[in-house]
Amino acid sequence: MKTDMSRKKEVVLGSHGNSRGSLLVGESGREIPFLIKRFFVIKDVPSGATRGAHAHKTTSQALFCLCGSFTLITDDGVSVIEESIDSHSTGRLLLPKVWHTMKDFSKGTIALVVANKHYRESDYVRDYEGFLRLVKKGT
Ligand code: T46
Repeated sequence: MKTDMSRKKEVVLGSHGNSRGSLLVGESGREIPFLIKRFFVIKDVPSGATRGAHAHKTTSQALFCLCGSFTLITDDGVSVIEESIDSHSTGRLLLPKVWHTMKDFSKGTIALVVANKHYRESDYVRDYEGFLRLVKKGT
């Protein structure tokens, strides 16, 4: 597992490329540091749109850019990292209690997200003040 748990929390997929093309792979317990229970795809994002802008209470996710590029901003309540995501083979781990926002989507961007939990709206914190209270409380 090549997950950098310190700063940028990179998730590096296995890569098998040859004259027939390229195959990328992620397995739970190997490249993906949790058991995958759900995936979703984000696509057709209009120019200027922002997605995310929330944190999760308990859900962990890994975010991949299959096509195109976007800017990912992550905020753990102490520091903010803004980075361009454009690698097909290196995603980002989005741990619980990290406020994350995606913006500046290039035309045709397709993002894949895998998660360790099923969808539950009650797992979302969508107001920033509530997020800061959650981080402070530590629970
Ligand atoms: C995240 C970022 C990176 C479902 O019904 N099931 C699902 O599994 C998901 C993810 C969403 N939905 C519904 C809930 C909303 O009615 O789809 C609609 C759009 O969801 P949302 O506005 O939360 O989409 P994004 O792109 O802002 O955020 C998504 C994920 O929700 C979130 O977990 O971390 O992508």
